[in-house]
Amino acid sequence: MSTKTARAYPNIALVKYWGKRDEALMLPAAGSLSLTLDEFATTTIVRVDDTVAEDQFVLNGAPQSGDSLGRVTRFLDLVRSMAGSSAPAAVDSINEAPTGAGLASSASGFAALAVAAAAAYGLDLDRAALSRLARRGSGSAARSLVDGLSVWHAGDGDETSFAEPVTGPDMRMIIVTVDSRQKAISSRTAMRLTALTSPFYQGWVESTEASLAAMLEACRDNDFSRVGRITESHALRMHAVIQSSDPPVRYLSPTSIAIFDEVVALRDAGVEAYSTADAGPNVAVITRPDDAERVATALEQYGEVRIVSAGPGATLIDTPAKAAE
Ligand code: 2P0
Repeated sequence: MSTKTARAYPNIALVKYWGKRDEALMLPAAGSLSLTLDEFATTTIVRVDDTVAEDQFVLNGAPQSGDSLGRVTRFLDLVRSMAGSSAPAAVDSINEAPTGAGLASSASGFAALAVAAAAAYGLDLDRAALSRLARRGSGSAARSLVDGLSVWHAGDGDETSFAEPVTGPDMRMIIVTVDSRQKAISSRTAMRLTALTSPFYQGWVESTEASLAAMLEACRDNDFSRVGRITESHALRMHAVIQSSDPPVRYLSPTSIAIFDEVVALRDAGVEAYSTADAGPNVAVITRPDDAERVATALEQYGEVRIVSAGPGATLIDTPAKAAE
């Protein structure tokens, strides 16, 4: 028996991932860039256990079955095939973010699972290999292996599609939780629908490569304003291409739009802030560290507000004493 524990944090993309070119290998249609956060951690314990009949997965204290368990089992199958093992595992995961509300819980979830499962099955993988492994569970999880700003390369294939660190401006992110309920349509399903039905999909993929190149340049130049402009325009482009699917999908609510407008008004008043939003109505706003409190105060009227900073990539931690018994 071997028990390992890992902790991972979600990431919010500034250049978004939306669409795959290979679903089996989980290769993205284009590269992306994100900030790993220092809040909303997932902590996952993996116990490889020959004495149990099959994999078990408990999330926030609730035993999982069906699709939720199936996704974990398929991921463990991949780890087992790499490790030459057939032993089942018990996975126990605590997620501090509201699951499925567009706060990237699958990113922290699969990043933590990749790190804990690889170690529990005796694999010795470097950071790039762990990022590639996490990618197979959920694309955006590849980026949660990295501290702070992270670029996930689209790559030529499995070997070259992983995330690595990027140096860029120091910033804060204000997360405005508009609605913490589970979203109506998962990212994975909506992403597939967009790729299959949007007349704008090709333009989205091609322009994302250009946005990523510009973002990497802005990060290299430590140019917060340009990072912000690219962030906001790229988020709106993603929501535009999602809305152009057939049938249409719309994740932003009237409150989300009001926050985007409020952030424009803040800029007009001389405070630099820029909005982004994932596959849900919650909005994340980036600012320079000194402006974070002021922006957070202006956004309190729209929902629960949290100021977050750059956080660490997924790592092993000590197994809690109670679980190690
Ligand atoms: C991102 N999102 O770049 C984008 C922006 C949501 C909106 O990556 O199918 O859960 O597991 O690879 O990673 C969410 O998609 O999808 C996502 P899968 P994932 O953060």
